[in-house]
Amino acid sequence: MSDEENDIVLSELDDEELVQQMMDDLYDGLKEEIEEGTNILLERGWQPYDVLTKALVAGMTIVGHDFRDGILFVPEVLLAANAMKAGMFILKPLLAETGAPTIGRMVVGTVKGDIHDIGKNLVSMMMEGAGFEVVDLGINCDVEKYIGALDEEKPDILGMSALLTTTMPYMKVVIDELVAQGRRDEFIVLVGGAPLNEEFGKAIGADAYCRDAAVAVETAKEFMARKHNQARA
Ligand code: B1M
Repeated sequence: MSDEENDIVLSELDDEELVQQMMDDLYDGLKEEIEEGTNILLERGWQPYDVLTKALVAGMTIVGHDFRDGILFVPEVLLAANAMKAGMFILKPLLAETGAPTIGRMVVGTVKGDIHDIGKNLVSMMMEGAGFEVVDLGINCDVEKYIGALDEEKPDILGMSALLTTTMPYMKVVIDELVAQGRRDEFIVLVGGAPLNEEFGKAIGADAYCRDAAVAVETAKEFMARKHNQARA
């Protein structure tokens, strides 16, 4: 059989097959296929959030498992991450298109020593989609960068992301600095990332640990509502 005959035509697959194929393509780091699959699902009327969670995030979860188990290595995971970002790039404006009025402002960044940014980017996108203004500081953020941004941007929320057990303690360095400056109560501090849990969030003095981007949005909304109620009282 020729290569041409072996080619899979994404548009000819039904939704279930296409999502399965996209997970395989993400695993193989096939950026163009991920872009095409994302566009096809959107054209078929899928909600951007469903494309994100059911195809892209689900695919990246499989990549994560095989990375953990030593089946995939850094170069392959980088390709997968690159493909995922290409899909997210298409979804970003659509997720932000809700027309929701600004309900709060957040500064967010991945902590020092950590270059994982997919989860943080997803949180930023979802927060923007929910009507928050987001200032994204990027990766490898040290305490000076966070504090400088808080001074400059005057956000309601500070969000920190960490994906490594070795970098997550750095969140406490930032919170301790806010405490030392007597400014801890000025900000709602939300933390997230795969190795964290609620207990860790409490132990470092964060206001809340957010399991995923949807929880981050809900938590941020709750805290903003409380802040507004306190201001009115
Ligand atoms: Co890395 N990596 N990685 N990696 N990587 C993990 C995290 C790991 C768990 C893989 C594994 O072994 N199973 C493991 C950490 C083990 C540990 O610490 N216990 C690991 C390792 C070891 C490493 C290196 C050390 C590998 C090496 O070099 N030997 C190295 C470290 C580099 C560094 O940071 N200094 C490394 C490098 C990389 C790549 C560069 C190849 C790439 C990152 C590319 C990029 O981000 N641009 C990468 C990737 C992709 C992963 C996995 C496979 C996937 C992470 C991801 O994007 N998930 C990851 C395995 C895993 O997590 N299962 C792994 C998808 C994303 C949507 O989920 O980031 O969890 P997540 O975000 C979620 C929630 O956690 C939450 O919401 C998000 C959306 O729902 N959330 C927040 C996240 N941040 C939040 C902030 C908030 C709120 C919620 O603030 C308000």
